Amino acid sequence: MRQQTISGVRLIEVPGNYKEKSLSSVVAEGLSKRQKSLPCRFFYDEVGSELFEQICKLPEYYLTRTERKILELNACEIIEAVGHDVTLVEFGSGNSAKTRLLVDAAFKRQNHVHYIPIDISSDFLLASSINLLSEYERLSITAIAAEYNDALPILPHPDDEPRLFLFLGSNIGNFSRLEAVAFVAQICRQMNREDRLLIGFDLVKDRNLLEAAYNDAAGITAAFNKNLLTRINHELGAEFILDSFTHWAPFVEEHSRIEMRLISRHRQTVYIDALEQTFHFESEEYIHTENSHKYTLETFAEICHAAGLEIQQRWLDERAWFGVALLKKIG
Ligand code: AVJ
Repeated sequence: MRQQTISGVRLIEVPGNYKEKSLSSVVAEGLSKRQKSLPCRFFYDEVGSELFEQICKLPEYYLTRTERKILELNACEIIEAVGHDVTLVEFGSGNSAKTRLLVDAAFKRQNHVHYIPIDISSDFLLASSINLLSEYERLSITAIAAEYNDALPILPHPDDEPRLFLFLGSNIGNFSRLEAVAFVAQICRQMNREDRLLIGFDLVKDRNLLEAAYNDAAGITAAFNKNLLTRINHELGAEFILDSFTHWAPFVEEHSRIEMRLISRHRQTVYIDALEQTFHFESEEYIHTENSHKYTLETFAEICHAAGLEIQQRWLDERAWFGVALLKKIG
């Protein structure tokens, strides 16, 4: 663990120890399974992160703007519901626009705000923290560059200030039910009675609306999905031909989730130099690259309860497309 102060930002790095596997090992493993799959966290290299920002602005991708609207309307009520002099802890610091709404709301009630963003990418974390610091005079930032799991036990724990943990953007949707319960339970174990957790979650709705959001007309989501193949080509010396795969993201009702897929357009083999291995694809065979779970109010509440939390208050947009829940420890 390394601590330093850069341009006013206290940066704590929890290095190495990344339990996360490298691209080459997940590709070797994922493409050898009967149902081929790759983990979605590899979407976010520089190009992928830029494409995701474009996705957030697409007319079909309602998630980001709907959640932002909910926060715009209710940030003050949310901060109020937590109590006085709140410290903000955010999982994933890529939500700076939404973070600002909560920081602004906090400053309406308190003199000073401590903000603690957690992200694996220390460069990105530092850049966005310095940016934020320059905008707010009475803000202090402790940025933690670490896996969420590694960050939780070392979080500052002011004994007079409740902490508001933020897990926004429907990022929880990437988890299976079991993973979601485990993650929320892990946060729950670090929470005391006054602390709160704010989660943004996407709701089940007409499948045409869901599928449009993940199969946009401009093809940005397709490019985002195929960027995984580009990464594998560049980083592992592979020979994926992008035009030989089709992006398709159906809503799979049985699991109540969107599944991002890369479908092989014909029989083909692809050689990956770094693995010295060839992978075979049947026509129509697909690589499953991401899950994005959609909840009902009941299925979401059930996950929270299983993790030891209850919903104190909940906000929806007027179409009930997206939810933001404020959670506290049960009992
Ligand atoms: C960042 C995980 C919330 O699941 O909607 C967007 C990622 N994938 N379009 C989502 C994503 C395809 C997004 N999350």
